Amino acid sequence: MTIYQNLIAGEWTGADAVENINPSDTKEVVGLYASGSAADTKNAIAAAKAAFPAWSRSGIWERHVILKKAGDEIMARKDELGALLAREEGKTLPEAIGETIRASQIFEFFAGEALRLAGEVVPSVRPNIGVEITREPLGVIGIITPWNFPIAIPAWKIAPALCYGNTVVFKPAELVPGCSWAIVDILNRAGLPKGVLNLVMGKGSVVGQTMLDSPDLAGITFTGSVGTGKRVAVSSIEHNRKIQLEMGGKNPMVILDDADLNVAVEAAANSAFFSTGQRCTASSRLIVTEGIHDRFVAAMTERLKSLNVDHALKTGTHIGPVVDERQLKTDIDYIEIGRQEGAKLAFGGELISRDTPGFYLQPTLFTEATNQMRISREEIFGPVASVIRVRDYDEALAVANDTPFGLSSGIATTSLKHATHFKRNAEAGMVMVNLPTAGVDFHVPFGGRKGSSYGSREQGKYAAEFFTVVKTAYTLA
Ligand code: UN1
Repeated sequence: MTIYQNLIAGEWTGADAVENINPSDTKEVVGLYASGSAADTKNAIAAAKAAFPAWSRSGIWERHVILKKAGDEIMARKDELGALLAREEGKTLPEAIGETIRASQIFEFFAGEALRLAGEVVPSVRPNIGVEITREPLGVIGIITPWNFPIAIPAWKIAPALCYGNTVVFKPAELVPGCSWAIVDILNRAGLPKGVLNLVMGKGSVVGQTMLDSPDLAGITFTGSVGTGKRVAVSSIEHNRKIQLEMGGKNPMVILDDADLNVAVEAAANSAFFSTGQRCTASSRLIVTEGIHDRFVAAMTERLKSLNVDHALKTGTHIGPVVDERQLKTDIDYIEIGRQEGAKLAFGGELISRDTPGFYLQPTLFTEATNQMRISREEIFGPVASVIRVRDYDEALAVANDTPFGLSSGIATTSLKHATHFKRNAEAGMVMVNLPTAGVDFHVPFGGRKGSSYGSREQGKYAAEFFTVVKTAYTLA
């Protein structure tokens, strides 16, 4: 089998490889991918540092052309890359193709942004002096991405990094190197100069740690667990490094008595269970008012019965497998914790076997949960959600906000008054009305509050805040 290698200083390198396993069929090896060493990581950082002066001054047309070419190739190969994504991560083929299209759109968006770089010219408070405010590239950026969006999250960090003139050391999640390798290959062939984008696949404890220890990374943008995010933060203070962290969520979805039941069930089923619940934007707390509670639980249970859990590539699969054995164990442990805490298992909770050996788990719904239970406070990151019964809107809002996290927050209601109040008072970076908490647009800001996020927003034109540094220049006229 060929080894998909790391890209360091424009050269493909690396002989040590690990198997990329398909969670829908653990007999299938998706490919062999290099596992970089600390020395590889240091070389990649040095290459990015050496490439920075020229790339930071490169013309905006050059950046536009490369990003556009990458976006176009990803779109042209959406079916093939979508299948690779579904094989390595386990989300269904339609979801995986959708995510691939999103990655293409992100490159197209930032190809456009490269042409729209601008600053401000303002008068000084002193006469005969002019002031210019411009954005300059930050420097070498470390990019660390999670396994649950193997192509979209790398795209939404790499595209703005390059657009604004930075150079990159990119470490994708060990579980899903395939899509990351593919987009680095695409960008490399699209004409990026050597060293501008370096790929170092490998272990967090080796590659990630070497990145954290480096004084040469001006910024790290990270999406992943709260624990690792905190380590990125602590190490970055030491190096006076800018950081952007996207971490966990425990997103609420409020369902009010006046909700359209179908809208509420569709939004909740999508939020909680699509992509196997493995989204930081997933909703795992369904906060339901008394008047609709029993009807909602009955309709939701019916909806869950209609969802097929199976091989990600099989037509008709709604929910793919859990990503790996470790995550499956976490999910099962939490299901047991929920039972012990006294929540009622209304649906699911069991492992399922299919034609191929994979990590198949039924979508699992608890009812009679309280917001104090661990299953309501800790992020599970699997197809597990609980229904919390509340009296009225006021209690629903209070429970929705009573969480250490604050990424996305949803409400199903036909009341303009409650929708408006919720949009203003939900303590979250993103609020969704009659929509799932997950599934975001590519051209608008993404991010959260409280324990979910740290630093400025990702995506859209707000991404410039992280990937650039502002300069204020004064000139005597
Ligand atoms: C989405 O819900 O469309 O890791 C995107 C995650 C998020 C991305 C969610 N950073 O789940």
